[in-house]
Amino acid sequence: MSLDYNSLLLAVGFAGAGLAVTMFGTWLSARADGFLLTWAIGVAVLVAHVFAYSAYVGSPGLWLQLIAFVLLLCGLSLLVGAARQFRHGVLPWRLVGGLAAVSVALLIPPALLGLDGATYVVANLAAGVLLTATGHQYWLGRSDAPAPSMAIAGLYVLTALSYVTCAVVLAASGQWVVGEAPNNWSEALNAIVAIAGITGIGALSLALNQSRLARRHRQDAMTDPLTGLLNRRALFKQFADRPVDRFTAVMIFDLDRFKHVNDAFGHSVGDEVLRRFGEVLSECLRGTDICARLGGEEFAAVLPRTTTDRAHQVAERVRKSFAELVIETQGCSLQCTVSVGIAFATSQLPSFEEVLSDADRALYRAKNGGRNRVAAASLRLAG
Ligand code: GH3
Ligand code: MG
Ligand code: MG
Repeated sequence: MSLDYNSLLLAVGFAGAGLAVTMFGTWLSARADGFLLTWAIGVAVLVAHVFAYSAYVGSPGLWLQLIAFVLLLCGLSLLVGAARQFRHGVLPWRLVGGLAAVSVALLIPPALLGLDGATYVVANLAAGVLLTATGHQYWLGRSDAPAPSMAIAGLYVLTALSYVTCAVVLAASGQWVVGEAPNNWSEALNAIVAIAGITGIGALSLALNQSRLARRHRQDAMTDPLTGLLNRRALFKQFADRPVDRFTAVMIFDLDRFKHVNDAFGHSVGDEVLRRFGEVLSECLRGTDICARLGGEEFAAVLPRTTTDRAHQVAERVRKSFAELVIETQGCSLQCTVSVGIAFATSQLPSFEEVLSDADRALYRAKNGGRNRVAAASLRLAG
């Protein structure tokens, strides 16, 4: 039995080592995902724990037991940190340090009293709490990819339960001084659950990270990097292949004499003006309205279920807010204006391109009329 148990421990150790190396390799090619490194280090510490524990099984002693459990609790604290880092992007060093310090401190009194059984119970209960806390992080972050997040949370909780079971079985036997590593069914179960847990969690974590990367790439392809608004491709993807719904207003905004801003103040000031216009535009729209940067200094907005009056009001508000905005940047302050063309889809069902080119013609009139103004295309009514 002891040989079998040690073989199980070695299997946990090698599974963990393989996974730590895989995670480390993945991190090398995606350094921005720092949680992969934290996870790899956490698992590497857990692998060290497994080998220390295996040595303790072979030659029991208080020090070896303490070293093994300190490694276990430090490794699991790092996993809590890695899970939070996965959700928030930054490693909570203080949380990791605090969890490791508190859980290790709990081991000291029974270890000093020579109660190896009690030390074992406390370590396993603390491991259960840390694993549950890690699972909880994935549960909280499940909205983006529910299936793998919930599966990971479940595997962490299952592994936590196997540690708690070990603690309960030993506590129930009342053996506060054992003199060797406990050797009962719960230990073997714990090792088996750990193998399944660590490999399952590892594979699912990589899958979760991949799906997040793919989502990020899709989002990047649809976003204008300067303003954070949708780009032209995203806008056309949303509207191009179907007729525009009735009572939808489409607006085109074109910054006035923007070339002059670049020439007079430099390209980076021009970029700041574009960013600020993007903010003004977003602030003036409802949550259901859509705005995008078409390219250069041209922007568009689509207002579904609106009236011509309201569309005019919104366009006027954008125009006025932007004209009044004093942009202070790089030691200079400047003001800029915008011209707006509006078109409506009313009873007909025109294509998006048709409404957009109506808006463009109206914009042309606004420019010719002296700029810093709103012009509307005549309504497209049912023919
Ligand atoms: P109008 O009032 O007739 O619209 O005049 P305009 O100067 O705004 O129009 P024009 O089309 O002649 O110039 C647009 C300028 O926008 C030229 C280009 O250098 C600048 N531009 C385009 N994209 C960017 C950008 O991403 N950043 C900055 N800073 N400038 C840009
Ligand atoms: Mg232009
Ligand atoms: Mg312009």
